[in-house]
Amino acid sequence: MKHTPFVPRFLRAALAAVPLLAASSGCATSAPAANPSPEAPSAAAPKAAQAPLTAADARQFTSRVNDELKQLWTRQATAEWIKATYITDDTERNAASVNEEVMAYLNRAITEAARFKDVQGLDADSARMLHLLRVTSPLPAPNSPDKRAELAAIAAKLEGLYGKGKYCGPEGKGACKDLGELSDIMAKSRDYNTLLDAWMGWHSISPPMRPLYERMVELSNEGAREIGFQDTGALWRSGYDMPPEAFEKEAQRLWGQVKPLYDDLHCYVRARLAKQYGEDKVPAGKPIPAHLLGNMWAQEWNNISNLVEPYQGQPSLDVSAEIQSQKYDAVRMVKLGEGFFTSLGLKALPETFWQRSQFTKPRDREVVCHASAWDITYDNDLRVKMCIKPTEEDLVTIHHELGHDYYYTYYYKLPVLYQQGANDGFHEAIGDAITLSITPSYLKQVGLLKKVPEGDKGLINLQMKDAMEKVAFLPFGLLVDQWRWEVLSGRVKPADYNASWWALREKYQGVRAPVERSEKDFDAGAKYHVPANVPYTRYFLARILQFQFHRALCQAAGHKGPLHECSIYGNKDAGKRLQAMLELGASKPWPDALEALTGERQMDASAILEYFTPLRAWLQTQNKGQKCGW
Ligand code: X8Z
Ligand code: ZN
Repeated sequence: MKHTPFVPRFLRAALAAVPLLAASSGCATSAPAANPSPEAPSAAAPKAAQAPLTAADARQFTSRVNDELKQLWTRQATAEWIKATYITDDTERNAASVNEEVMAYLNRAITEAARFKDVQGLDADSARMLHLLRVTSPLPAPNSPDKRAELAAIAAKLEGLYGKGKYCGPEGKGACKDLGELSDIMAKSRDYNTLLDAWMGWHSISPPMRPLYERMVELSNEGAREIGFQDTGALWRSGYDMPPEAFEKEAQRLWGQVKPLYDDLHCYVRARLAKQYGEDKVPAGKPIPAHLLGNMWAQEWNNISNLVEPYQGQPSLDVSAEIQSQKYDAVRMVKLGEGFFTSLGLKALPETFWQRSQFTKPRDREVVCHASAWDITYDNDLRVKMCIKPTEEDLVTIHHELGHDYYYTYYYKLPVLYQQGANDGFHEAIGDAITLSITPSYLKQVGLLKKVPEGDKGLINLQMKDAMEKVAFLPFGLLVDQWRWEVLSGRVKPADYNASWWALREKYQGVRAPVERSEKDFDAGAKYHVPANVPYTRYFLARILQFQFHRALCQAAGHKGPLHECSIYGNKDAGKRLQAMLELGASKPWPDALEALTGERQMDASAILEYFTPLRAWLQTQNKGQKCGW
């Protein structure tokens, strides 16, 4: 899979699947033939002793690394897949051992790659691949075999702790609930104390992660330094075709563009929550208690859309109710998603996708339910791994994951170092851009909505529901890595892990912990991507990029009129434009890929602002006289 934890490449790509180390695919090629020994990755072997390296050597080196990585990453993705779909000590150890091999290979290959630094006349592909190789793993390992083994074991353990996490009631005596069940409570309950219990319950799974996490930070920083980065966070920030400091500024620039919209939404939602739970619990001018927003991390608020619905008496927007009453099963939901992509002229998913994916939660074993998309062999072995429930939220996630798989399927013929998104935000934005075309008319067409909302009131209700998902997410998308960047740089020490987490949640999201927390807690660890070591800024970028992609696709489709009314469903011109970008993978700097789709070379939040223009004006009227901010 590609988007997951420590990530290998796949991870980087889409979190779709794997995180730890590296990549996603493998190959249908022969087999162990070129299986590189960790001690002797073939790298740039050929030249006799002191002969100066040439551009031709670099080409040969990168070509060999691509071949070898494809094999190694395939073995790694295979082990990760087995582990994630069957968590046991054995599968954890097995995955850790392959990860260790990949780490060892990368250590050697990156060291070898450094020898090409001063070679004159490198062609653009060689130079790009040498760079991509260096930043490919979000979990760089130290060269010492013992430390490498320790890091691989810790990484596997952390993800396992998250995957197996359960809460068994205040005294540990109740029926045990997993994240799926606790998330249902967060989504549906409107009782302050029931919500608090579910919130505290899930946050009780992460304190045991803390010592492991601390050690992971130390070890991976050592690995990052050995390959020339200040720390692992600097390595993460180096994957955006600009210096890491410039990327930090870029993220803040984009946040500056959207913050005023978020602030307007926050103010309105807080006022409505105060009506629901009382001003004593949700005071004006203060951060909102984090357990009241319908989601374990308060990252998306759409589960409480009904609490904040602007106008009563409008046609229902409740797609979950239709999915359930029509008894959709998981496969039918995924087919619906595939149908959107094929309507654009994109190809159908391979038969193996349907045979090999995990669509629902198995009853008889522990699995990682966090959704992901994979190309196990880097050769079109596409899959999703989900625990699908019949809800609109999961229908949206299906489109998200299929976006990853469609990226994979259009770039799998490239060398593996190019088998990733133009940047990781692109990978996360594809499926989401498609969901922006899931308009009420589309839903009516496929029978999931009885009536299309009309007029200003219908529009504002609809935009509010969208904003509760898309706009609400923005600060969370940014802050997770603001925290990790600080932790990884050593500016935040273990003694302040929890306090600094909440300082950022308050600063960016305007939410606060519902009960007093201490350094015994490790609340960041209750969010998948932290124990799984998946970088998170990608999701922030994706929330912005998806609107930019949507606007361009709508233009390609010849849409006239407001952006929020556009659906590209069935439009082959839009499909062609999308495909042109997908096929590039990471072969070109992301501004080139962005240009191929949008004609623009800068990430830009003006499309999301344009999309929500009607709601913004409405919110500002509603908020008049309110004490906004926190
Ligand atoms: O992790 C994911 C996807 C897999 S790449 C399900 N997302 C982030 C999250 O769940 O926190 C998608 C939205 C943000
Ligand atoms: Zn994703």
